[in-house]
Amino acid sequence: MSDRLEPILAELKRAESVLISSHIAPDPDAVGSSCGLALGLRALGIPAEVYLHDGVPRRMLGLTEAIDVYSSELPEEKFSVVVAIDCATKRRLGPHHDALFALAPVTINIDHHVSNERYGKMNYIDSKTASASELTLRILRALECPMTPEIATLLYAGVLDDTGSFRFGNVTAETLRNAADLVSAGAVVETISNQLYYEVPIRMFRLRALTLAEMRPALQGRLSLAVITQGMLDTAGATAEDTDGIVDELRMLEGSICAVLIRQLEKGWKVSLRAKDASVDMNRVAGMFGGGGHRAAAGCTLQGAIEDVERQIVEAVGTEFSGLS
Ligand SMILES: [Mn+2]
Repeated sequence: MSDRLEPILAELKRAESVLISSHIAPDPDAVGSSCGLALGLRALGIPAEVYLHDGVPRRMLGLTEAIDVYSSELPEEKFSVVVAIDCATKRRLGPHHDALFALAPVTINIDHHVSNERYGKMNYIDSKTASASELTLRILRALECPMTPEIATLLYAGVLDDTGSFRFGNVTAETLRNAADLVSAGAVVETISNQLYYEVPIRMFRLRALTLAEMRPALQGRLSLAVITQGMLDTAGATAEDTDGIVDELRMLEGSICAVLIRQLEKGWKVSLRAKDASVDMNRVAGMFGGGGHRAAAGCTLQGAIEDVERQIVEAVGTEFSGLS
């Protein structure tokens, strides 16, 4: 089944004002797809604002200078449409998700997570597309929005990051054509790569060193596993945002099929799962613990002692492996 875009385009076209939001701890695709959509709608004369509960992350700050983003507290005015993009569940919009959805009579949920809960009044879910930023591109093309370098830069950042710089299995010929179009429209490849991946604060190196020193293979080397405790974050002078990308390094382990990074939260443990190929389904593993995401990248949260959390996750991944020859 595929959702229709036309009713959503019609709703956006007649909107007097639009508020766009995405998930907590926003990544470049969340920021790129939401801010890119807002700038595109503005270019069409439709007033649009962005609300990201946790604000714009450090590495996206240089790419979002063209737009002010609401964070923490919701805007006070009402809107005709609220759009949630790149966000699988309503709860992941942040603690104000109900108040956010109450700001407009029409709510639109646009996403590419296979685990999306279809929580909008209108839903457009396409899990075959690598990034939400490409869904924004599809919408802006359909609305005949002029593609500015600012918008192209935001969308390219989203495509680049959600595809692991065009290395993951979600990359299709269409993804590459979209990226090429964005470069033609003014996205500068080197500048965006540098901002996203080559401006790493020293505390992140310290945290990576601590984490990778303790990483270990499990399940006969097919799983690569590491834990980040609050103590390790403190030692490195790092915060949750600084754990970005570490799970992708774990997946580099020779012979591994997937990687698990377990990070201590104020209460409980955040588990990030990544698969190296399509033979295993991380969304299914995360789903066993109430989480979700994509086949190749998913997450969930568990409570309890780290030994128990680790054992449960390794067991769950082992069960997923049992389908393999
Ligand atoms: Mn995404």
